[in-house]
Amino acid sequence: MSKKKQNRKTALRVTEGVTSAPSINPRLKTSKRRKRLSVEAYVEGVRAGDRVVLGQAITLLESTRPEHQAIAQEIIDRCLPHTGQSMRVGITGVPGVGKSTFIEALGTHLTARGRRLAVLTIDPSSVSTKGSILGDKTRMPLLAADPNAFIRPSPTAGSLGGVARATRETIYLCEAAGFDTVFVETVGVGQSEVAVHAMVDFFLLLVLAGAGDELQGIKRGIVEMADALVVTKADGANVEKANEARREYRNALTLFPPKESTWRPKVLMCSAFTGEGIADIWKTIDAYRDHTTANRFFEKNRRHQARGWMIHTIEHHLRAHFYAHPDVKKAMARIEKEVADGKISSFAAAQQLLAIYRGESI
Ligand SMILES: Nc1nc2c(ncn2[C@@H]2O[C@H](COP(=O)(O)OP(=O)(O)OP(=O)(O)O)[C@@H](O)[C@H]2O)c(=O)[nH]1
Ligand SMILES: [Mg+2]
Repeated sequence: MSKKKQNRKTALRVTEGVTSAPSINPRLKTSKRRKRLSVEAYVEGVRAGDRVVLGQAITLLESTRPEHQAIAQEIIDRCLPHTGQSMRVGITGVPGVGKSTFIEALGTHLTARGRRLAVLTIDPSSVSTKGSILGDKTRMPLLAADPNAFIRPSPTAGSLGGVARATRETIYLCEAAGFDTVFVETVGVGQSEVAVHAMVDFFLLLVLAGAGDELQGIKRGIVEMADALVVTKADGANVEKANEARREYRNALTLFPPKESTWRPKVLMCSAFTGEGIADIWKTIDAYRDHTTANRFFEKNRRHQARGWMIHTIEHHLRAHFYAHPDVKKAMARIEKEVADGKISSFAAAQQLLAIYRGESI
């Protein structure tokens, strides 16, 4: 389009020959071009507990761009010696069970006692719907304004595996920034619990009174992973039902196999509204830490988790590399069709694609 035509279309006419009008917000340009910090500066900022720098570093590691990933990995490597000291707690439960309200109550209980808390979320639904950053911050108004708390919602891009990796690495950065308590919240749908369980020391399942597991859609495997079950909303007219639910869950848990940690999962109840039972929940988590530190499971579990994430990361990269290979990409659709049409077996097709990936002529 010629310049003349362009000018005719705009409301703002600029006499020809005059340089373009300044942008409405002259700072916009500079802020857009804001220089990325050096790795050194990121590490220093994170270590100093600067939440703006911490937030930026997390954004880098959530990024799918290889150059961001490379810087993020360097930052994490440099932070690694300063990680590991926090108590990592996974919190799950079906939508509406009261997770956000509970985290607000337990979180403020802890920060009032001098603890520094990071709240992270893995929300698989936000991966597809792009989530709502405001949502949880408004559900946790006290924590959101608390200088001793840091709330970071789920990344909203990528696969569950990618989101879980970013959250796992975010734990490291938060620890390096001096947070001594990390909550990783997820919504009860199955897959994401397994990912959270693999990155925390203690796994807490929130349940509602008066609704069986089936009704709540809680899978047996998730109950089995829990180190404590907490019946929520035990207040007002609900107290009786909560007591009953607690009894039922206590009975049900006796049927579960013992845990490797030798810890016997506890069933508690609380009200995030009245605060009743909140302090006991943290006492239970403390008791777990003492128990598993004494029998060395705590350390063993972390080593096991670290190794697991290494394997997970390798597999993630290999898979990504395989599917991104230009020759594989080219052959994929054709070979897939041959498999679907029954012309070759799945096994032979996989062998063919792997051979292409390895650069072997077929
Ligand atoms: N009576 C009572 N109601 C509660 C309590 N905790 C939460 N609620 C109510 O339960 C509803 C759901 O609470 P949330 O904290 O948003 O639940 P959530 O599990 O975070 O829900 P999602 O974010 O949708 O998964 C809200 O209406 C809360 O006010 C409690 O201790 N007592
Ligand atoms: Mg919530």
